[in-house]
Order: sequence, then structure tokens, then C-alpha cells
Amino acid sequence: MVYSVRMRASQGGPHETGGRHISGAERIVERHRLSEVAAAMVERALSHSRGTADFVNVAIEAIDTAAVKHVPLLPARTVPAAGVKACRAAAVIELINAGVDAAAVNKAFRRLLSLPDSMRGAMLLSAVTGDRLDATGERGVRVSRMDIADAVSYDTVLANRGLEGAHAREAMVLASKVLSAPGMVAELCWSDDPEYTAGYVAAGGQYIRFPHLKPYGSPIGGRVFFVRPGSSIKELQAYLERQPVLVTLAEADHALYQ
Ligand code: WAQ
Ligand code: MG
Repeated sequence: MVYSVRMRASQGGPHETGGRHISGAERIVERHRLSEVAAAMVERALSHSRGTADFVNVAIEAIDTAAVKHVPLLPARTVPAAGVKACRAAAVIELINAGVDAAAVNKAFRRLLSLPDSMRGAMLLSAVTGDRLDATGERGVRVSRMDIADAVSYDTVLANRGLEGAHAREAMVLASKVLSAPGMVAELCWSDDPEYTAGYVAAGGQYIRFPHLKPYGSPIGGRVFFVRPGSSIKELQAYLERQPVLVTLAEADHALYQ
């Protein structure tokens, strides 16, 4: 048995009654780590750069180990573009190369850039038309129940790739689960933390980072998942929200850090 630990925090009351999203976190851990991991999430919720949360929800749920799916960690590379404009242009090219229609890419940027504030989850958009496919409105689809399988080796791999810090550590796990979902073509993301400007495109089996997908100081981030037309949205959403996934290191990474 393992345990899914999920946290979401907001300001001005719970998300459901209009509270502003502050932070969230997802882990899968063994019994003996539960209290420590849950306590760290509470601390993080209450000391976030987006503001002070006045609502924190921590949910813990047992998961049968046999129900956990294993998916490989995406290999990462960084596009060394300078400035927001150049980084966004480079991200557009990566998405189009991965098979997302230019029209859908443009709509995705427009949608993300016109958000009044960050959502809690992601928008599912058609990879051809850019039309919104999910019915979750301002909340978005929240990817949940995922973690890295071997946290110790993962930290070494991250340090070796020059990717210290929680943002990349969590985003690479999330993106690895997202790209393993049925009908998924690509993901576009940038952080909602005002001081963190980096973002990424996950597509074609890769995690492609850009140092500046938004200006420093902006509290508005977001995620778009580009979906192949004709995919079952119900199935896809169930996978993203409910399927427990442990992300495993690639063989090459293991060989280096055994
Ligand atoms: N499921 C779906 N959408 C989510 C989730 C989730 N579990 N968590 C966050 N989001 C959405 C939500 O709209 C947030 O406002 C937005 O994504 C940004 O979330 O390689 O830190 O957790 O250096 O602020 C990317 C670059 C960092 C990392 C991403 O996202 C790197 C980041 P944040
Ligand atoms: Mg954030």
C-alpha cells in the first residue's frame, strides 16, 4: 500500500466559493513518510510567494500498489533564448514541430495571456482548432496522484542537469504523466509564482525548458494540454486526475547513479 497526498491552498475562502488559488502539491509516499510530507505541504501552503493562504486542504488516500502505473521521466533540454518574446517564439516553434496546429498554439497563448488570475488546473484544448474541450471552467483539470519513484536518484539527476529547486522537480514529474495520457499531443506551461519566469513545452517525448515564458513579477501562470481530436475527454480527464503514476528514471540515468 502507498498513499496519495494532495494539497490545495487558497485565499479568500476555499476554491469552490471563489477563493484565489495560492498553491497545490501532489505526492505518493509510503506510510512512514506521510506525516512529514503532509506537514511540509501545510508549511508550503502558508508561506507562498503568491500570498498567504487562509484555506488549506490536505487529502490523504491509500492506493493499492498494484494500481500504480510506471511511466518514464522525460529527458530535458533548455532552449537558451533570451527574453520573454524570444522564448515564446521558440515555444511556438516547438509546439508546431510536435504536431500542434499553429491556430491552436495561437489560441492557447491568447487564452493563457488573457487569464484574470491563475487557475488551479489546466485547460484541455484541441491540438487542431484550439477549442476548449473540458468542462471545468475557471477551475481547470488538475493532474493528480503522481510522484517520482526514486526521489534520491532523481535529486542527483536534477542536480547533474543543473535543475535544482522544486519547480523543475515537480514540473518534470507532472509533464511525464501528462504526456503518457491517451490522446495527449503536447503541454505548454509557465509558473504562477511571481519570481519564477521559466516555463516549458512537453512534446514528442521531451521536456523543453525556456528561461522566460512570462515577465518577472507576474502572478499569472497556467497550463494548456493539447489533445488529439476525437479523444475521449472523459477517459483522458479520469487518467489525469485519478490514475496513480510513479515516474521512473531512464535507464541511462540509473546507470549513472546506481
Ligand atoms: N494539474 C494541472 N494544472 C496545474 C497543476 C496540476 N497538478 N499544478 C499547477 N497547474 C497549473 C495551474 O494553472 C497553475 O497556475 C499553473 O499550472 C502553474 O503552476 O523546468 O511552477 O505549479 O524550470 O506554478 C515550469 C518550469 C514551472 C520548471 C511550473 O507551475 C523548470 C510551475 P506552477
Ligand atoms: Mg506555483
